[in-house]
Formats: sequence, C-alpha cells, structure tokens
Amino acid sequence: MTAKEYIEREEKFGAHNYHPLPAVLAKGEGPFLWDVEGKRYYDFLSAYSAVNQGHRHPRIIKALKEQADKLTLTSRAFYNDALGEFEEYATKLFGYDKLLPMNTGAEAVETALKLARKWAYKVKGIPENQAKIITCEGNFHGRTITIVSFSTDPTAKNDYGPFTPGFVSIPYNNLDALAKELEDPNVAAFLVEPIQGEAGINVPDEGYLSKAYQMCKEKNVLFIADEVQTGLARTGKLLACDWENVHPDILILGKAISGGVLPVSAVLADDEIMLTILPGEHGSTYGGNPLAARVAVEALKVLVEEHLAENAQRLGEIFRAEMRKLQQETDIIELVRGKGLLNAVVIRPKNGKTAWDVCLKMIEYGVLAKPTHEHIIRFAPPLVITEKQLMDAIERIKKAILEF
Ligand code: IF1
Repeated sequence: MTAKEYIEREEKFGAHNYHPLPAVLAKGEGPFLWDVEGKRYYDFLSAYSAVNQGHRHPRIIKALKEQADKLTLTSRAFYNDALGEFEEYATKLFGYDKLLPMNTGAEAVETALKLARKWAYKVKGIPENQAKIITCEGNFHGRTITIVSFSTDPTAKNDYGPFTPGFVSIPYNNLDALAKELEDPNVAAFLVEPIQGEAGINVPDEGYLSKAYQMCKEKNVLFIADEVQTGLARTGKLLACDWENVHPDILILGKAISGGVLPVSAVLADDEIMLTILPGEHGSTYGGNPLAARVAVEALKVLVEEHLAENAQRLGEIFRAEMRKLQQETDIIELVRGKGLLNAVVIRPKNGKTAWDVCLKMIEYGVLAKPTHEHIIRFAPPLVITEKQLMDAIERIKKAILEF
C-alpha cells in the first residue's frame, strides 16, 4: 500500500477527531522514525513527550516481552507480583508515601481531582459539595468532560456541556490572581502545569511555582502539579517542579512513565491525602496491571541510569542557542523559548504561510514536528538524542525555515 492509501483508509473508516501531518509511520528506533516508504525522520514530537527514552528502548522492550510471557492482567481484585515493585520504586524516587496507578493522563488528572475533593471534605473540613479547585487559563489536562469543564480552549470544550461545577480559572503565571482566589476558605486545591504545553510551551516566570506553592501552604490548599508532559526528565530535571525545589502535594505523571510502550499513568501523594480514598471508592480495570508495572519500572530506571535529564538540559541549551542564531538570519522567527528539550519556536506567519507549512517543509527534510496554534512549532525530541544527531537535525530545521 502507498502512503496515500493508508491515509485514505484512515480518513474513510476512522473518526475525524485528528488532522495528522501526512507522514505514515511504520518503524521507530531511538530518536528516529521511518515511514512506510522507508524514509527516515528525526522525531521532534516524541509522541507529546511519551517517548523520552527513545522509540523501543531495548531495556523497556525486554521488560515488556519478559512480562508478556508470564502475566499481563489480573485486575485489582487480586494482588500481582509486579505492582508493588513499581509502587516502591516510584514512591522512593519521587519522595511520596503512596502511588495510585491509572492508565491515561486524563485518568490520573481525574484521580488527583477526586483525591483533592475527598481530602477537602475529610481532612480540611470543607462543607459538603462546596470544594473549589483553582485552575489556569490556557491549561491542557486531558479530554474528559470534567477536565474540559475547566478548559479555556473552545476547540476542546465547545458543545460538550453541561459541565462539572467546582472549578475556577485564573490567568497563568499570575500570583495576584491566585492570592485573590485563595481567600475563599472552600478552596481545596490549585492545579497547575509547571510549563503549559498546549498553550505553546508557556514557561512561567522564575519563582512562580515556588511562590504559588508557598501561598497554597499558607491557606492549607493542595498544590497539584500536572507533570504528565513536563515531568520525567523532559525539561532537564526529573520533574519540572525540581527547578524551583517544589514538592507538590499531589504529583500527576503519565506519558513517559512507560517510555511510549503502554498507557500508564500515576498519582503520587502522602498518606494524609492518599488514604482518604477507601477500598471500592476509585479504580480502573487495567490500572496497575503487571505488564504496565514492569514496563514503568524499567522506563523510570532508564531515565535515571542513562542521565536523560542531564542530556535534555545540555542539548536544550544548544538547541535554543542555534535557533536564536537562526533568528538573526530570518525575520520569520519571532521567539524561541523552552526548558531542557521542551522548546517552541514562534513563527511570524508570512504570505499566508503558517507553522503548519513550516512543518510540511520539515517533513521533506526529514524532521517531524507539530504546530500548536497557527504560529508555534513545538520541538521535543527523545532525550536519548546525541549532540551529533541534534546538530544534524538542526541543519535540516534551519534549511526548512530559511526556505520561507
Ligand atoms: C491529544 C497538547 C500535548 C497533557 C497534560 C494531561 C494530559 C496531557 C499536561 C492528558 C495530554 C496531549 C494529548 C494529545 C495532545 C497533547 C498535548 F497538545 F494537547 F497539549 F502533549 F502537548 N496533562 N497531552 O499534556 O493525557 O489522557 O492524553 O494520556 O491528542 O489529546 P492523556
């Protein structure tokens, strides 16, 4: 089959809830992807930071295969011999009493919101059904009806009402707005992305997270960090919150916790919060399955043992410096921003050409990246990329951009 035929089949039989770039991929390894015609690309999306460890990392695939030959799913009706290892490894790595495993990022966010509400009623003493959760404008936390209830993106939200009440929205990176909302004694939690991904790699001012955390503590409000995209070495530290030495009350992880192999997500918190949910009050059929648990442990160990945070930090500096050099050569680049290997280049649309057209041109030169909004291109390669590979990819990106 040709690429065109693959695309037509998906268009015909699949729902139209995505508009993919026209690359039909068939194989991946490390920082590379290959299409059905055998053309090789540098992957600069990393499945939205799910493949931080690179495609098909040998250690993770080995863990997957070994466990697949033994046991894949038991449900939580019984114990299994793998989940405890995942819980122990992750809680010690991130410094929490307990872990609650789920599958997708959205489910982990939902879990965190449920925990915050339970804690509000059982520990903080907020009157029944009065708990409020503060969220940020421009957020992206997933696709469930409750989560889109506090989205400010009409595309994600429109026509999905009626919405879940109990959420308020404040401008991101604005401590005054946070202070005002925190005056309400019924506030249970503040939910925040350390860097806003969908909003265009929106990096807050230095001190924002630590100040916000401190303000929450003063009001006995839980600080919930959604590190689904920013976590797990992507920004040059194990967690983006580590940049400001913030230890969130509730930590949400997903994506790279399985290295792009299976949907695995997790919520971490201490006993005071986690033990408010009692047996039968929350769960998931696949959450904590032994296959996912083995894969997750190996995926986390790879991040730590291969020093991928350090690599992301070092190569991120190089990437931004090279893009800023390029900015001197062309007026099409308005801005370069990011942290570690989570970066965005903001384009000045020219002659009706947008970030989408730049991405199409990059495909020609063997680089896959995805626009967010009309004018922003996200650059987030797997963290196993080497400096030599990065420089090769940058040359290709430069060529594509300079053609505009
Ligand atoms: C899609 C963006 C990225 C997330 C944060 C929770 C979730 C996500 C911070 C939910 C998911 C995705 C999903 C993907 C697009 C994408 C995305 F462009 F929308 F913003 F990564 F940048 N918290 N992010 O970023 O996790 O339930 O999907 O496992 O196609 O919707 P999920």
